[in-house]
Amino acid sequence: MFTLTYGFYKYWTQREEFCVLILGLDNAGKTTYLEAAKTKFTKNYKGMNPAKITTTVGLNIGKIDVSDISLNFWDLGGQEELQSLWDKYYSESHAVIYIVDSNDRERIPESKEIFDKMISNENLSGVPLLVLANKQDIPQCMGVREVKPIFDQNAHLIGRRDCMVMPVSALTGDGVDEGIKWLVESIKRNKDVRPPRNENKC
Ligand SMILES: Nc1nc2c(ncn2[C@@H]2O[C@H](COP(=O)(O)OP(=O)(O)OP(=O)(O)O)[C@@H](O)[C@H]2O)c(=O)[nH]1
Ligand SMILES: [Mg+2]
Repeated sequence: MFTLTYGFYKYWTQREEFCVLILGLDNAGKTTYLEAAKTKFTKNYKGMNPAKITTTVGLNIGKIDVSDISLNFWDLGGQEELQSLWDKYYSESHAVIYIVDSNDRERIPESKEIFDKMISNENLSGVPLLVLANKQDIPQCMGVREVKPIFDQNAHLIGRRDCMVMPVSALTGDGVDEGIKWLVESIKRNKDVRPPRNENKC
């Protein structure tokens, strides 16, 4: 009886699990963003001090429960020699958050080139894409109106997947909620194409 009751309890409380990649050039703010998302969506979680975050040499993982689903984040290192590892994760992912350093105009072309390479990969076809113009707390940074047309340029590569460009500051947390909410709706809409993973598989 206990087993049956426990089975029902588990069934009703179990959340569908989805995997979200956080990608972008080194120094774009991916790990800072992950900490901000965990802080916003996890009760009693106090994020790491941003000053203590160092460049990622492998991967950071994090999980949040939002709406009726769980999002498992994989934050990968963005340095050039680590970018070749990104595509190992594509087929397992349900969405991509691509972070752009809006305060680094010089590296925008490099970021765009990597972005185009990423979205050309067929293992990501149909996967929702959230492009975040980060560091909006810096007064002289590029606004979303400037960043959006650059990353929207290759509509044929983006295809029919959901794609959104939004402003954010991973440091202050502004814009984090809005982005995650958009992502959750897109992931749910795309469930027939990329169904949720079983528990603990992400
Ligand atoms: N002003 C400002 N600085 C930020 C913001 N987000 C990140 N930073 C800073 O940018 C630097 C890089 O941040 P990380 O989160 O380590 O960047 P990353 O993309 O994870 O870099 P890699 O791990 O090397 O790929 C740090 O000094 C952060 O404090 C932001 O929204 N505003
Ligand atoms: Mg990092």
